Amino acid sequence: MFQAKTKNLKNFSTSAERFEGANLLCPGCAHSIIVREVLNATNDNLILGASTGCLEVCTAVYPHTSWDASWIHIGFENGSSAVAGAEAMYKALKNKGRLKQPDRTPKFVAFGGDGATYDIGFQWISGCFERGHDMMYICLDNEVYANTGGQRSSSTPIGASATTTPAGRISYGEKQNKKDMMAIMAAHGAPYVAQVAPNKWKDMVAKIQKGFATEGPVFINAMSACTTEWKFAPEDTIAISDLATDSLVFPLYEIIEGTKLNITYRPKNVIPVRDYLGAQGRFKHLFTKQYEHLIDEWQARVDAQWEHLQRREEACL
Ligand SMILES: Cc1ncc(C[n+]2csc(CCOP(=O)(O)OP(=O)(O)O)c2C)c(N)n1
Ligand code: SF4
Repeated sequence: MFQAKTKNLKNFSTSAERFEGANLLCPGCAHSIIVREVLNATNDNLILGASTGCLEVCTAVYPHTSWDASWIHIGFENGSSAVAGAEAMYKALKNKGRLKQPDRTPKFVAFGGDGATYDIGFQWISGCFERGHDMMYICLDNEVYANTGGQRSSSTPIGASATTTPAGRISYGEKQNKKDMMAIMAAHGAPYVAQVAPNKWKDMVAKIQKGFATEGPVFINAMSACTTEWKFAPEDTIAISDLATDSLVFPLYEIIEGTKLNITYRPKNVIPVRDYLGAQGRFKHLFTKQYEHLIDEWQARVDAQWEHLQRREEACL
């Protein structure tokens, strides 16, 4: 297995910044917190890519860039393939002895929103994982197409109001349940698949470092609270993220080699799902007589998901 040079967590906060402070993301946007935590998790050279979406649009406005590393933008759908292509080219040049510094193997990382990942870029990501590229794919999962005004994606959870599934007198909003992307990526037999959240940064950095030390394709699903589309105050990003992880709406776990599942965070006090939903404007309509039954359904779904994860973990022990 390829061994990465990993960083001591103590040194993490003093790392050289490769994602600069200046960008056009909304105040409180979790995308920037996640990207910073990812880039600070390694000292290695980085080849990065980003699909079209808030991250790309807000960090690379010509002639400015927020990225102090090699960075590729290609399309909404094929950020994964662009980075996989760079990785394949690197290997080919290395095999031909044409690299000036063959020992400085970079890390290859592609970022995409859930629209780019769960929907439009899915077949490209699947191809990269099936071919076994040595790269990390990170989904900034804000459960909506934020950059184009808040359309639903297949990650949008049931009952959320989005611009293409608006809640109102005749609809409670999104009708489908969130796609289980973790299970789908694990089913590719990927060596490492993990779910992370910016409020649990030590857990996130440990998983990113594990991912960098893994040979082969790594998938990271990062919960990215979106102040604009989830409708909460910008200063509450971490508080909302805490509600997500502590209500188990967004459980933190990893799947190794497609089978072995480890839960990496167990809240001491599990809070009701109602508290998570009630803190966001996108679920405001659920707190009316017409739709309040959905809150109990939400809780039952989260309980069942947690039960399922625990059973899977036990089965692997
Ligand atoms: C092929 C193609 N279709 C549609 C678009 C328009 N478009 C650009 S960004 C975007 C939404 C991105 O959503 P997501 O991937 O979830 O990222 P977010 O902005 O939420 O971070 C869309 C629909 C495009 N650029 N290319
Ligand atoms: S719309 Fe959401 S994802 Fe986009 S920059 Fe604003 S907070 Fe971030």
